[in-house]
Amino acid sequence: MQQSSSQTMPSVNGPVPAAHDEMIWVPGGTFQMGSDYHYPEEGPAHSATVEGFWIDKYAITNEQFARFVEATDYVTFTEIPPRAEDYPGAKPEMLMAASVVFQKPAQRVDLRSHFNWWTYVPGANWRHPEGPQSSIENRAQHPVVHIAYQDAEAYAKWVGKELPSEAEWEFAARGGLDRATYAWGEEFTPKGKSMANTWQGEFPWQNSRDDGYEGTAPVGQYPANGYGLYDMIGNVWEWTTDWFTARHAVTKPCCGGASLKAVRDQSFDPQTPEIKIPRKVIKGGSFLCAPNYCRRYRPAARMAQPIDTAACHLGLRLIRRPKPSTNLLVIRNAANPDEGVNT
Ligand SMILES: [Ca+2]
Ligand SMILES: [Ca+2]
Repeated sequence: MQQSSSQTMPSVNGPVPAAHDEMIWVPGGTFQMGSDYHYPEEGPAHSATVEGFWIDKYAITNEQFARFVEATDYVTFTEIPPRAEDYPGAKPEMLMAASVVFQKPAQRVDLRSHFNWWTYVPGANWRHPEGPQSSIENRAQHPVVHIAYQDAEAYAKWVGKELPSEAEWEFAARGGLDRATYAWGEEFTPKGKSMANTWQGEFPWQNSRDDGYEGTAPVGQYPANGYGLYDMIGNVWEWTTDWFTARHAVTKPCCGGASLKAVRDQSFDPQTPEIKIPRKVIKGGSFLCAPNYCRRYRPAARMAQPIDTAACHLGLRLIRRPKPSTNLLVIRNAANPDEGVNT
């Protein structure tokens, strides 16, 4: 039974409540997580159980994130030039404060190379989503983007919430429709209605904007799911705490530093064995997900994201658990687990 969101809503830190601070209670339950009918990393479909939790009704907005930065002087990952010693062999241009930005090519390109649309842009960050010439003016209620994992954790700590596990996120995204393909049922655009901000047209060079937006949309423009949550699918990808696996691990590995580290190390990208950057699971797809390239606008879909990489289509939303979690696989900055922003 869904509780009213105003009933025992925990208070939020911070000087002034922002728009879109609201959280929704998601009752726990057992559901079918993953899918055997789409991309291989979504399988095997399996039974998973989550406890009840509160979750942000919307993805975190620029207004909310700005409030955090104002209160703490926090500097995000993409605003800091990478240290050469952390990235041995990196070219000098990779050692500038920069982030990953989508740039629409003028004509059809080879889909096998994502360098045809992804560019590492110096000066791109949450305040300048497309690079130094761009700004978030008039985008206060758009989801914040260019958030690396440590930024997501720092924001969560300040606001007194936590990042969701993949299972919690997926359970919430399904909105009570167990095994449905989409968060709203079996049809992508029921009666022709856009249910999420994705990409229509031929990715990456033609965007017909049938859903009204070429880039991010203000949060809450499309119908809520069964739990009353907006934009779980589309608009921006959202971080979870799970380390990426090429397939779902049906039994959770357990307990003890060595095996936790092993789980993290399994998330390294096998395509680039020389790079040892662990990768988290991100969920929900974004405004860049298109039928001809990345049909990841579904609750089961998942993607690997290096923890040190932010992008113009990646943000976050947070949860609050009734009891502080003790049993989740969370590895924080190993050296200083408590390091972060003081509240
Ligand atoms: Ca769109
Ligand atoms: Ca989303």
